[in-house]
Amino acid sequence: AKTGLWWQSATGYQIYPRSFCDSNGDGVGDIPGIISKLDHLRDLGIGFIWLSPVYTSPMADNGYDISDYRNIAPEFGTLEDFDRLVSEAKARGIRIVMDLVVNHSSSEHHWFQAALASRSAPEYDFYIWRDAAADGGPPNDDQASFGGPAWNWVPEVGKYYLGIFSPEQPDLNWQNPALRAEIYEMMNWWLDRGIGGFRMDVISLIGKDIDAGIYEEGPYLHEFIQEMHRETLAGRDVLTVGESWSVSPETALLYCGRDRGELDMLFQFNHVTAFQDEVDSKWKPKPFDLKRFKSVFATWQEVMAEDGWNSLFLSNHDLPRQVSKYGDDKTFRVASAKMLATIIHLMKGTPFIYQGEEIGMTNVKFGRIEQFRDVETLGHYVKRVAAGMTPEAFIAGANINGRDNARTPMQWTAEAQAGFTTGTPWIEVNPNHDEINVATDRGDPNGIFENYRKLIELRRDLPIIVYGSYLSFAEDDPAVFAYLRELEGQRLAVVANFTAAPVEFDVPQALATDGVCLIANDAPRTALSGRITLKPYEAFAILQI
Ligand code: TEU
Ligand code: CA
Repeated sequence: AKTGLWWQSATGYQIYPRSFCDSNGDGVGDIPGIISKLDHLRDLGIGFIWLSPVYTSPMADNGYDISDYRNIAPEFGTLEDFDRLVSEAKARGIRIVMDLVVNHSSSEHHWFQAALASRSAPEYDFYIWRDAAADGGPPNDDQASFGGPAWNWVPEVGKYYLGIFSPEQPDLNWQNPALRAEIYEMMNWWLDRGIGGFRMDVISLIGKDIDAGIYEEGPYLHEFIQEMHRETLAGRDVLTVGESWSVSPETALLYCGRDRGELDMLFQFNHVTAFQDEVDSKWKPKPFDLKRFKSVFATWQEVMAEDGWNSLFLSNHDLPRQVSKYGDDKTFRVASAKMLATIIHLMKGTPFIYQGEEIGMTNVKFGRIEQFRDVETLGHYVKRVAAGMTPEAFIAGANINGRDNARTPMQWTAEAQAGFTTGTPWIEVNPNHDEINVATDRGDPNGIFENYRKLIELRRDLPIIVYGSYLSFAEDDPAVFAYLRELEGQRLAVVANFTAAPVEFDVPQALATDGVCLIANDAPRTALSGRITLKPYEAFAILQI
């Protein structure tokens, strides 16, 4: 793989602007709020921010429905605020990676409005229209991600348009070269403002072939990404991260192989979908299985061993809080939060921290559907309850896996509304902010923040963490996650107990190591051999030089 690139030794931090910091008391986080917290991120040591969308939007999906790609939503600030964010971040060694949402626009975008107004407008063909079926119904039964049919009837046009997420998010027609040119021009406009790159929303959907029924990883996908690269990214020192829920180990290098001229890395979810492979399993979650989980990570480490690059994460704005999902958000919250961070951050790839993860924020427990805000949760509630699921059962599932878990406001202090806002937040603050907040955690030398800070620093300092090979151990052990990194005669052994009980671990000969303890969430260990007893959620890493 390529080496020596800034994003290979950097750690990313995702900000969901609506929930990060509200500077003016309207209950909605904003760009001036982000600027006011940049020192927190500088102290953490991150190299870039992935900023979830801040563009003008009616906010049907909190900004993943863009109505003006060249402006900032008024509730988030202005273009001047944005430019100030870029320069204030730069002054702290942090780049701003923007979210690029171009599989679909908002239905309020002027392109879509022009398309509705006239079938002869050039923008009409920027969207995907089909005739009704013989019975007047939609062309097929495809369902939108957020509930309801994917096809939407427009009487004035006399056709259906495609919205595979929601009717407010009409899919763009990438087959149209004029649309593609508009998108590339817009990307260059942002790149010229000095941003650090793009995280590309559902990028694997843009090459779809509707008539063949292919949405994901369609026949035009790589042709379009290569064209995008030529027209916008080539010759610029920026980071590109492609989000995909469908990419597989077999197709991954098509996006980020060194000679492809496409993207730098993928943001893929195989460790999530491994447990959501049945209809409804998001709302009726399947039990965790460490063996399966480990094998997914081992596969992806292997796929990217010589080419391409991984992103490393357990959390984002679409997923539950990782300490609640994979750790223990009660008795062992601090230990398990550190354990998860250690396992993820010492793999090969670029780690991403989701806001609040660095202090071990947890899932929220809502009791009533009125407390939820997420378009996906609300859409599926209607759909599942109509299909016979009880509201209680749905809410129980949403409390475990729903997207609002990650979207409750960032917990800065123990004060009212967690110091997020002086007003009424757009979504309720997690009541546990009196205990879990930045001020408390950072005040503790054994806090979770300090553990993350150290991991980020280690990655910046040690090439073995960035470039070392990855070898997994204990593949059949249901409780222990263990791997070895190796680079030019150096060895780094990483071991963790993924359970709330003590476990005995017979260290395989080839993993045995002694040297310096780089990080530990319990008493430091400098030797690894024979039979050891790991404390609940214990994790450590030993470097042998
Ligand atoms: O998510 C991609 C996506 O496919 C989601 O619908 C995902 O399946 C779901 O969130 C899992 O619960 C991206 C964005 O990250 C998400 O926030 C947007 O809602 C979506 O695209 C549409 O833009
Ligand atoms: Ca605000």
